[in-house]
Amino acid sequence: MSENHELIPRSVLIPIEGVLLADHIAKNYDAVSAFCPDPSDLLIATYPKAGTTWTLEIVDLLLHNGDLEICRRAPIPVRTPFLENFARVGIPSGLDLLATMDPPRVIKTHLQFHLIPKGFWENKCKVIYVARNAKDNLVSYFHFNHMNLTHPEPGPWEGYIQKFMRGQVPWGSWYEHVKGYWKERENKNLLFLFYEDMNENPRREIERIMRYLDLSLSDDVISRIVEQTSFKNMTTNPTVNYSFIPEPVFDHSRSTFMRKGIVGDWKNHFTPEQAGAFDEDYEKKMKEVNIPFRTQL
Ligand code: PPS
Repeated sequence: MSENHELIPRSVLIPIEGVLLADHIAKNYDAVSAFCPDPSDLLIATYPKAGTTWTLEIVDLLLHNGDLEICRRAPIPVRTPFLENFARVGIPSGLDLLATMDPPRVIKTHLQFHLIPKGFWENKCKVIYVARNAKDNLVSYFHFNHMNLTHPEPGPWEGYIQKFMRGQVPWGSWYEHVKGYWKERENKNLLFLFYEDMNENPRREIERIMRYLDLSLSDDVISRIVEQTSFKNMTTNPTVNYSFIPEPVFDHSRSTFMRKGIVGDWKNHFTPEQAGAFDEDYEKKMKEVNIPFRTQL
């Protein structure tokens, strides 16, 4: 470990209304909860590693008629503030950034449904939720917890599966997160998307987002957005590949942020026994809902 790594301690998780949050986010939660959005603001909510950055980039391009230059004006967390996040290596906190921006704004959050500031619902803001199947989401989070040195040390793979199943990771239980938004999707102004659908047919899902945002873009512009937001192009785009977050926050030698971008990578990580035990537990936790996740395409 380099000397730099010791500058930022890995966070400790603290429960807020039953959800484990990193201490620096938990201690700021009252201010986040009091944030009052404008009705024109758009919220993009996800469990971490479910396709947040991909969706934010798609939305930014849609809102700017596919203009690549405008959408390279700043790194993605500056263009689309991360509501609850603290300031890091030159990027102000979500609340500080929002205070400098006029609506309409595109706002990122990983907060569970019941922790979302009430103003989003009172003002009937549009909300896009993106969900990813649990096993691939876990794999992606495992690698990210290793490279993000502000997250608690994930430890070895087998133990990490248990932590994920118990919700002992930043932003808490995947199961409660997904169920919270799924159950409310028809009561709120909420578009519920799946990472797997985006992977299978990005054009179809980009057009779905476009319609939800009441936009009408030409076929050529949509084609450009599909191309620009492909995994390959996002990997080399310095405004979205998180190369702008250097050590000691992200250790890119442990994993890249744009890692594989596929459906089914869990098969390269779970043993058959681990997958069996995970699925058995999953059935119990998810039995009251029928969310059509796909674990392979
Ligand atoms: S974060 O930290 O929560 O904001 O991360 P998030 O952006 O939600 O998720 C990162 C994962 O999304 C993958 N990704 C993509 N997949 C396919 N196509 C595109 N364009 C794309 N952009 C990002 C990224 O590779 C991470 O998944 P894994 O499985 O780790 O590769």
